[in-house]
Amino acid sequence: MKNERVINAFEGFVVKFKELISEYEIDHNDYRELVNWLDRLGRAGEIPLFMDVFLETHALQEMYKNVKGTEPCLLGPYYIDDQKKIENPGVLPQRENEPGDVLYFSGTVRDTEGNPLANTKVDMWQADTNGEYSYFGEGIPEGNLRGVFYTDENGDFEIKTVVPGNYGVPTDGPSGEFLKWIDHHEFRPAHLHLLFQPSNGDRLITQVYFEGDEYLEDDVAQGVRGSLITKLEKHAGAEKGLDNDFYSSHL
Ligand code: MBD
Ligand code: FE
Repeated sequence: MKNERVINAFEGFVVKFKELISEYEIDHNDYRELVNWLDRLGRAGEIPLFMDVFLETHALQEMYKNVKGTEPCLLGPYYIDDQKKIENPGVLPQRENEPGDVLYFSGTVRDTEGNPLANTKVDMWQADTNGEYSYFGEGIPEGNLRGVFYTDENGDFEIKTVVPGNYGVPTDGPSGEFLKWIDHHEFRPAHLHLLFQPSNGDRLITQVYFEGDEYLEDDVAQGVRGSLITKLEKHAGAEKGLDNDFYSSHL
């Protein structure tokens, strides 16, 4: 992280923060409260959560503004690398009676010229039907609803999983306190997380959302892009499926 851009930004941060203290007439008591809140944010382990909810979308948007391909979207605080390798077509690791509607999630990965990208490494992770992520929610087995697979010779994949639930930022910690201050609810629309790494060196971090979700318009993390919303379709046996094309982005 010791790069010049970051060091310059930090100098700028101090300058801008001083300006904000003047502009908003932050008095010494306010200042002390802010320091206390930041300290609690760190102690609660909520710095990654807070940063990703409020700033990551902006960082991604800036980095990819002149890049073709499927729109990128938040990696978020709940990505864990090196998860279980699964078959394609295959099943995302899950409990024996994983609650929620069955979802067949399929798609094709292509380069920005439309050529299928075979053997693309795909990391997929998601919340369960209650909006909880393994390793972070309580009582969920390690690695639940997380997996790594590779696209086939046509760039295709099909993974059986369950429809995720809406995620809510914990309301009992410093991030929840902040949400109360700004009078915003804590929810994100339901989503699937994807990280594509084709062998040509491209890399795409994105998410998929579902049409009709009540939080599409006011996602607390401002991650939703219209092009990433897909529609669940009823399949035989009340199972749901959806199909997507992904275009890996050149950097
Ligand atoms: C999430 O599940 C998420 O995807 C982001 C970006 C922030 C908080 C929780
Ligand atoms: Fe998420």
